[in-house]
Amino acid sequence: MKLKGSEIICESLLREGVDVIFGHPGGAILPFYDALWSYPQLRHILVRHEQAAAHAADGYSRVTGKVGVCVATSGPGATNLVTGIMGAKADSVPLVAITGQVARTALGTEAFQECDICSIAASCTKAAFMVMNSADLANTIREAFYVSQEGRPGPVLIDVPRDVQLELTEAEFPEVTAVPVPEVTTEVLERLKEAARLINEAERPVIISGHGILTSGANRELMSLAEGSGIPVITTLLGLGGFPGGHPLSMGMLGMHGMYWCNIAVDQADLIIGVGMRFDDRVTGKVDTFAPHARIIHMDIEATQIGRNVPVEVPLVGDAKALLQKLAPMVVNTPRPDWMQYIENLKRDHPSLLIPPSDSLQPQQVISTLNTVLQEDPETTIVTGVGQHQMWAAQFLSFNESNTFVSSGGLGAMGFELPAALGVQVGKPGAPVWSIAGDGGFQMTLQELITISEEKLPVKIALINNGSLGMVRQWQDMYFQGHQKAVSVPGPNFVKLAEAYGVAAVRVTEYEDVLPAMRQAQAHDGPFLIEFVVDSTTNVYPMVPPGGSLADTLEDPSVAVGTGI
Ligand SMILES: Cc1ncc(C[n+]2csc(CCOP(=O)(O)OP(=O)(O)O)c2C)c(N)n1
Repeated sequence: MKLKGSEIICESLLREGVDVIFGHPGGAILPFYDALWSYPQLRHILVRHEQAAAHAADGYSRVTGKVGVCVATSGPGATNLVTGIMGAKADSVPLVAITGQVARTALGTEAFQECDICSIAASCTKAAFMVMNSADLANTIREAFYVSQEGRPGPVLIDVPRDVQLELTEAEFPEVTAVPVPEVTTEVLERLKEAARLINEAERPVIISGHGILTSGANRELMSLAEGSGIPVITTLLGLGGFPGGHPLSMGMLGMHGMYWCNIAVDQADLIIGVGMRFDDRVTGKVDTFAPHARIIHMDIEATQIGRNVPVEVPLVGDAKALLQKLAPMVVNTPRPDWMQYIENLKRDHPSLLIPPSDSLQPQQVISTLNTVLQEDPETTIVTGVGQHQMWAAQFLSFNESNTFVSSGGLGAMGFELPAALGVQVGKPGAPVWSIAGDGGFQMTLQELITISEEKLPVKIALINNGSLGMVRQWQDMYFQGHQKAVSVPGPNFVKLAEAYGVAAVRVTEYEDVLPAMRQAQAHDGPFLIEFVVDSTTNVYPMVPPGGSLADTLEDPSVAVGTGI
């Protein structure tokens, strides 16, 4: 049967199991939008800025495990997607972005809204294809979905000239096959035995688990390794939820704003088992002095990650779940009372979850109160922006399930909080979704209030309004002699603004009103924004100073008088 290129795109998307697309139309993608009339099974969510389409597809993908799909027109539509695409690359999220392009005859003429998006996307995708013939569309789309999910997941872009979308061709569709999990080879099995030997002999071991646990669905296997060996588990920012925060072996997050006891335990460890994580600079601090006493076992799906930042004794390339399944039965539960006591003492003597005493509402008070709400329903998903509020969320909230903490980690893109929450809510229609937003980041993508309102998505927004670009203000105060420049961001009247978009809203300035407002938001049938007006001077601690080692982790100077929780 002959189909237009645009119809082949829709057919292919359906075959890939796609049922929702986040997008924004424009001239070069109009034939595709016209074809959508014939494919009502493909729900289209019209965002108000293409960056939001990519972030929403990212959030949707993280909580559903499916490939997220976003669509934009050529030129500015395509370039607006780039931040969200790069975010998905940094955080290993499978995404397919489809962009319209000027007609083949106009390519290279600086035509209206022409932009070489494939070249731009080359460095921020796993692959970028321009389809020059409608007969190639079905295979290219198949390849894009495959590549996005294979190995380390990530984004793929498909650029389709307008006339290719209109061209009729005999349609043939390749079979859709699942991406096979790579086998554990005999060579890797031998290395796993070596890893088990090191684990069983270690006196001061820690596991550092990352996002790879979530992407490979290896939570149970990680639990078997931890419980089977008695080794405590530290997570990266994106690894939160991969191991239950409430488990006795859970230590929380390490790194630049990690728990003091995690950073020092890593510094003192004699063995580190890194699983599905990259040893990136926010985790290691100064790399030369990272874990000076430790041997390192590193499991990752991407061979190039291993040995890139830190020297690795046992490299294990493969799927975390498959590797852990083999490793867990080889380890023995070795009591290490001295090491466990050392960690307990660190926790006792250096409590990291502190709220400085103050007359004004503290951001940590707001976020720790949200933990009450979070613990009531394990399906609750928290989506954050980037900055201080993101770090407090990672520190003060306890995540027990995978993908209940959604955050822009590797790219750290402010403005992620609202559109990603939109995508999460589309992916989990019945689950509570809370966006913890910074007043700076929120002002970057707040136009999506109208999308959540129009789509009746009951996202709850906890806007942490400290009147500033808090994290940058903290760095200026600490490392630029307090020269605060361009960090004050007075916003509009956020309550009125939300209401103008059809989103119910309240403002909270006192601690006693925090939980009642959250209850009001929960009870409200629809989106709800709470503006929390908080202290603008609070800093995030612990903190590894820029360029410093984990051993240099700074604690809150107000620790002596702070309120530990
Ligand atoms: C798009 C983008 N621009 C700039 C930055 C640099 N940056 C990191 S945190 C931050 C401040 C964020 O302010 P806000 O959203 O209000 O959150 P807060 O730190 O106050 O909690 C900035 C500007 C960034 N991460 N992303």
